[in-house]
Amino acid sequence: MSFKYKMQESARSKHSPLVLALDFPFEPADNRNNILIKAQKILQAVHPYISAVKINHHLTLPLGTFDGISNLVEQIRGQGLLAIMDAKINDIGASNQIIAEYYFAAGFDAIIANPFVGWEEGMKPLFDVAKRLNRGVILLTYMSHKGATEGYGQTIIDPITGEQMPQYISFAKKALQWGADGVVVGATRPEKIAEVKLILRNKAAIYSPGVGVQGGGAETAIHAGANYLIVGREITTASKPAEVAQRILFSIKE
Ligand code: BMP
Repeated sequence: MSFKYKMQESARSKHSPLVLALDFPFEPADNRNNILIKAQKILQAVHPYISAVKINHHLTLPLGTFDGISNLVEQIRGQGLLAIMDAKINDIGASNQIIAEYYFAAGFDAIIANPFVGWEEGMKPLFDVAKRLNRGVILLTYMSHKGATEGYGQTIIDPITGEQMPQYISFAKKALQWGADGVVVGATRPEKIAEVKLILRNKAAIYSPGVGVQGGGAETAIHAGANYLIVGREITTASKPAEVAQRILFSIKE
């Protein structure tokens, strides 16, 4: 089963389109042991309300990919959830492939990458290794922060067709052409979610970060066409994380 279908299954069985971004603030050296304990505690509390967990450098840097992280990924998968590595891979193909191989060896089900590097000698080796190992690739298409307009929102001229179009439309089309499992479009930009949805026609899923702290609304993003909501600090910094996750779920089910 492809990652795209595994996510659909997970969301269906957990009755939740929520992807928990397991992010925590910087900790000085003498306090880093607490990060793993905090992550495990949040997971324990929130796992009934989510379908997947997204891990960022916030955790791989302090915990180490083959020490803390692979154990955490095992715990995540043991709870019936999928694990996504938010590496935003963005290098030459030979490097992209090795980065992905390490993360997949650590147990991740999918990886996030940046389509800006292009296909030949860029994304292709990453897609090849993901296909060989039956893992997923999710491509950035329009990020959630304000400055994203400068890159994802710029107008480009396609070097092959000569056609003029917004960068994010080109990325959405490439996501389809390359067979990506999903794309990332910020929940802060519901109108872009709707536009990208028209291009993807459910052949690739839309993951929307930026709910809560960044100002995006859960219901608005789902209504615009997001398949999954990525939520971090709103849950991870809450005094009662499970209650916040339940509240977000309730708001979109309403
Ligand atoms: P939060 O809900 O705390 O804002 O976290 C969102 C998470 O999604 C962070 O890990 C961030 O790096 C990531 N993210 C994002 O916020 N916007 C994007 O466009 C792409 C991301 O990966």
